[in-house]
Amino acid sequence: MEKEKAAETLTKELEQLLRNKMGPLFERYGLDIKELLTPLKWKPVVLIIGNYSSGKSTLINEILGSQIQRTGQAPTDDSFTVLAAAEPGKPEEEVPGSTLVSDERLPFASLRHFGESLLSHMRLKKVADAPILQNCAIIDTPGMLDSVTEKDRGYDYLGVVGELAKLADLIILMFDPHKAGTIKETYQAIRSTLPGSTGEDRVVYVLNRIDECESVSDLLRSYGTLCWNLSQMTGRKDMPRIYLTFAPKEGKAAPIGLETFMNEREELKQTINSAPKMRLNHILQEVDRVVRELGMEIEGMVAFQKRFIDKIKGVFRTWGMVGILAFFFGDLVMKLLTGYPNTPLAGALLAGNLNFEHFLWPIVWALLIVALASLYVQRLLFPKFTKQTLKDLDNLIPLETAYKKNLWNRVKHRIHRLIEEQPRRQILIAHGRYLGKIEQFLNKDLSSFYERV
Ligand SMILES: Nc1nc2c(ncn2[C@@H]2O[C@H](COP(=O)(O)OP(=O)(O)OP(=O)(O)O)[C@@H](O)[C@H]2O)c(=O)[nH]1
Ligand SMILES: [Mg+2]
Repeated sequence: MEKEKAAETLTKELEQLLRNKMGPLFERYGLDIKELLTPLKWKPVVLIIGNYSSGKSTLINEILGSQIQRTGQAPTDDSFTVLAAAEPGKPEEEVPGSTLVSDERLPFASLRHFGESLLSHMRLKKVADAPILQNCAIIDTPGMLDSVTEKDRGYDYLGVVGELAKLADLIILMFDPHKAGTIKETYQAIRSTLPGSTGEDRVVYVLNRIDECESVSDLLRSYGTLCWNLSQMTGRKDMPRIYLTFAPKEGKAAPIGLETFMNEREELKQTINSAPKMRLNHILQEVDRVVRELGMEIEGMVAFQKRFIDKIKGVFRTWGMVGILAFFFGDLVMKLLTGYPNTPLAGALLAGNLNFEHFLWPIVWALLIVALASLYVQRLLFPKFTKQTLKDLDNLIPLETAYKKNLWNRVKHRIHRLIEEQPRRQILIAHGRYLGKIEQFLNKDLSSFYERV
């Protein structure tokens, strides 16, 4: 209890800090800080994904202690179901997807843009008498089909899974021995949303329904296939732990040969129970990710600005020269061509009888050159510069590390949008100062939070 209080205080402080220090920056760059803040205010989330019929809903029912979710052999569930505790004294109820995404208190607003088709396949079930839901919410998902059938869903399944994975404090990835090799897409969807290597620890791998293996060697074969597939997908040299589990049949002992695996199911359930503990870490990772992404975006804008200033320096040099020449000799040329004015500036200088009148035409000439130069910059140079920058955006800043490349890939569409939509404005913003603020936030403020966790 004490620990939960401390976590709550820490979350509140973090929220305040984000609002004060990052709020104005987010606004400046057209981001919504609410997207970051709302999940802070909601419960820890456990996301369960995997192949169809791998036993996701069965596991959930087991944890909740009652038959809340429908189970069955064929693809059974085609909906995303958020399971949360019913408010004390209130009846159980179901909330449709459309209400779910427009409730400001819930962290699902970002799912709205996946369209009607998703919303009709989404709901919140408020469940009474399930102790685990006091501390967290569980999300049951439609089973992953093969990638061909995946296209018929009417919404971007992988996109939705990715979005939910960002939100989740714990992600259970479930396979079964029949389909241990078909989850590549699902994995990629989550992987791309996890921050660097740190997000890995939020994913738990489960090989379920092992009671259906005919023999130990059959089980080993499935396990081997899964390991191989995982290593292909994660690119990791070390194998993460894979829980080997099956749903116990009520009142029946474990099938012969599987007695040793009885504990794994219990351990898995304990891991799920501990999701709230992983929350603080996840929140910090998430804040870290979003702020670093913004930092990269600003770095891009700093580079854009600097490149333009370098270009402008060149313009100053050439057009400045022309301006000076025009100032001193513009009226002389005029006199040669038209006979007017009587004494040009150069003549007056040589004769030593300079007065105010002699400056009139030189100033006009100089101003004309300034006007021409600015017309050139605005009409020709700047549009061309912007176009070229957008075309060659990947070379805007040096991307020395794989980490930086990855970060860049996630934000470059935002940089593209800023440059495309308001290029002039971006030149005038003090991006460098904002970048300094981001660095200070990451190195000082956020680090101190990590130390406290
Ligand atoms: N033998 C065995 N059967 C299981 C196990 N877990 C689940 N089942 C059965 O497998 C079928 C599918 O289980 P579900 O829990 O509906 O699977 P799901 O992953 O929710 O499936 P979808 O919602 O369709 O994606 C059901 O008939 C379950 O009774 C298990 O560990 N062993
Ligand atoms: Mg199900």
